[in-house]
This record gives sequence, C-alpha cells and structure tokens, in this order.
Amino acid sequence: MIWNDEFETLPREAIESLQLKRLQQTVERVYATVPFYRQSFDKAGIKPADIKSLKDLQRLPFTLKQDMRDNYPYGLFAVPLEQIVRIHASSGTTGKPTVVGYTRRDIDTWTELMARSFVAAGAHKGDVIHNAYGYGLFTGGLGAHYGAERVGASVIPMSGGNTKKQLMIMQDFGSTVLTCTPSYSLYLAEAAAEEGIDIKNLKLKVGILGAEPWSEKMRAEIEENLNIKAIDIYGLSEILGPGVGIECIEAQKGLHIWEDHFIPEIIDPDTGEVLPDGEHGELVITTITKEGIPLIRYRTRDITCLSKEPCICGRTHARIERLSGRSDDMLIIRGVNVFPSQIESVLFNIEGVEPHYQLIVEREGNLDTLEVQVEVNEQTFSDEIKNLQNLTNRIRKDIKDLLGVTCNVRLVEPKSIARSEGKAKRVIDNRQKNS
Ligand code: DLL
Repeated sequence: MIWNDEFETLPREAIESLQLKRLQQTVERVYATVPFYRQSFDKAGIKPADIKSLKDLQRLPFTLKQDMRDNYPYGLFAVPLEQIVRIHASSGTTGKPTVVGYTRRDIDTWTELMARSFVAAGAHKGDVIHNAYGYGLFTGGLGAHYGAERVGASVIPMSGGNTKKQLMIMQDFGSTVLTCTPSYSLYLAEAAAEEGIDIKNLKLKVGILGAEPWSEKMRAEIEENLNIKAIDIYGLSEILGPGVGIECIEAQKGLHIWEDHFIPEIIDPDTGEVLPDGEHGELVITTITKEGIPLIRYRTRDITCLSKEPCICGRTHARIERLSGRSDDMLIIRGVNVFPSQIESVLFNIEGVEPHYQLIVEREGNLDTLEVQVEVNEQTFSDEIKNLQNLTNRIRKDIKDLLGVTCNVRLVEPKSIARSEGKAKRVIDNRQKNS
C-alpha cells in the first residue's frame, strides 16, 4: 500500500523537474534571507540565477555541521522566530547542540513524510503503534508520533526507558508496531525473557527501527527474537528528523529517500567530488521544501550508495543502501580504518557470543590499542576455560583476517555491557583524553 500515490510514484522526469523548480526557489530564498548562504555563495562566485539544471547543484558549496555550530542557535534560520512553531536539537558528543526550527508547514511536511514511511513499512490505520523513541529535543519521539496519528493508527507515546513498564503496556494494550532503536528492540526481547514474557507471541508484527547503524545480521537476530519484520528508517535532525528515508516492506532492500523534498548526492569524502550511482561515499542532502532551516548540500557524514533502479513496491524514489556507519565514527587504529560495523559483522558470525559489544581504544606510548569486549551467552559463560580461550582466539583471528588489525579480545559476562534506551554506545576512545 502507498500513502501518497501521486507523489510516491512520480516518473523520474517529473521528480527531476519538480526538484529543479524547488531547488531554484530554495536557493533564491536562502540567498535573500540567510547571511551565511549569501556569503558562502558570493565566495564561490555563484548567484541563484546560475542554477539552471540539477547538475548546477554541484557548483554550490557544502554546508557542514560546524557551520550550524558557528551560527548557534538561530543563525541559519530563514524565517523570523515568530514563524517557528517547534525547536529540536541534537546533542553532539562535544559542545553545544545543533538547533533546528520548524514552521507550521515544515511540521506538516514532516508529518506527511512520516505517514508515508509508516505505510511503506506496513503500518496502517488500526495498528497500535508503541513509540519508544525518546520524546524531547530528540526528533525521534515527536516525529514518529505525529506521523502515526496522521496515518490514523493508535499511538502509545511511551518514550524511552522503564523497560518493564514498556513490556507490560505492550502486552496489555496489544501493540502491533514497535518504534525504537534497533539495539533497544533487542534489549526489550532480552528483558521480556527475564520477565517470563513470550515476546514472540505478542501482537507485534513490525519494528520500525533506526537512529543508529545496524547490520543485516542484527536485523536477522531482531526478526528472530521478536518474531517481527524489522524495517530500517533513516533520518537526521538537521534535515528533518526520522522519515528522510525508509525501507519498503515489499523489498526490504535499500531505503527510499523522499525525493520530492530532498536531493541526495553521494560524494567522495576526501575530495568532495560527486560519485556516480552505485559507488560508496558520503551522503549529502539538500532540502527543497523546508522553510525554517533549509540546508544546501548538507554533509551528513553517513556512508552509503545511491540507486535509481525501479523497486518492486512501485515507488519511484531513489534508494540508499543500509548505512554502513559514519565517516566520523571511523576509527583509525595504527593507520588502519576500522568501522564498528565491520567488527559487528565478525561477531555475528560466531556462535556463543551476544550482539552486545564495545570497542575500547587507548594509546600506550605512541601505539594505539584496540580492545574488543564481547558478551558471551549464559551457556558459553559456564564453559571450560579451554573453550573460552578458543573462542577468544577465533574472534581475534577473524578480526585480524578481515581488517588486518590485531586487537585484544575480552569476553565479558552476560548482561555486563550497559544497555541503552536510545542510541547504543559502541566505542570508547580514550586516546585524546590521555594524550
Ligand atoms: O537519529 C533521527 C531518527 C530518529 C532517525 C528515529 C530514525 C529514527 P539524529 O539524532 O540527528 O537524528 O542522528 C542522526 O543518526 O546522521 C546517522 O548517523 C544516524 N542514523 C539515523 N538513522 C539511521 C539508520 C535521528 N537507519 C544520525 N541507520 C544520522 C544508520 C542512522 N544510522
């Protein structure tokens, strides 16, 4: 089923002509109203009237997260504050948050795109949507909430935390759709088992999971442990919040990006050059309908590739591949690039370990060290020392084979790695602190 047939199935030429018209309007508007853009376009020697085709987008300068920080809090808003009806912010690891503002029309667009996303994921009127994304400055809770109401589903505004209560409500209220981070969905399954609740036999049928990187292997684990379809949803507060892109339940292969509102590009993160479809690089997004804080060529730091191949669901909007991580999450260990998702893929192939892990990076003298802490399951935990030693060696060897990096592996007790109610913390990098 498709929520907005007219727009979700537009032929490619129609998408592109709509994109060009909206891009030209956006560029005109930001040049006239946002001093940052006027300066950066002037510096690049480009005027709004120079944007004559979609290809001309490549002539415009990028916008970086740092530009948002430099203009904290409201400097990039394109409308006066009186027209902003909602403010969200995303907390970075350091310093001030990134602030975004929505006009009434922006909220309406976001709601529409979340409604499209729910329907693409198989959630409809009549569903009971258990929304465990955090409500607050984080966009997950309210973004999903409004979209769920627009679809006509019954939304339970759980927010994150209080896991036992979540399970009780899920059972008693008959939740059919779960919205939360993938790591929290696994934690819910684990907590249910502890409480003696058979989560597989509840009414849940779909999880709409995102806000953090997760692997195909983790999807299989979630689908098995909760007996649901696990759908990947992507978004970021700077661009919208949840609902920038979503997998369709028909294909579960790549996330459709709502191209009547956003123009996606993939660039080489080192050179800034635009890459052809199918090549992996950094996702760059331009918003073409936002009023509050339109962003031109925003560098997301997320790594993926783009495809315009037709999809069996009938939607014509381009798809991005499941995100493999962020370029700024990439660890450089003794010169080797390591993504946490690569280590995760090794762990998921090994019997006896749990999908809970943490990477601890230290610097001893001039040398980086990587310790991979991995939880083992109950059965393995009570195994003989010899078997545990073999398991440790196997993990170390598999990581070395895949990445060429030698690491220490430490098996830890079941349930000893902190569970998160929101985004999981996979990496603890102590290098800057100690150097
Ligand atoms: O995480 C918005 C969101 C809420 C998306 C609920 C999906 C569901 P931020 O807190 O600004 O916004 O974080 C955005 O999270 O740049 C990615 O690095 C990461 N991310 C989001 N969704 C996915 C996903 C929300 N499906 C940042 N896969 C993004 C991998 C994701 N990473």
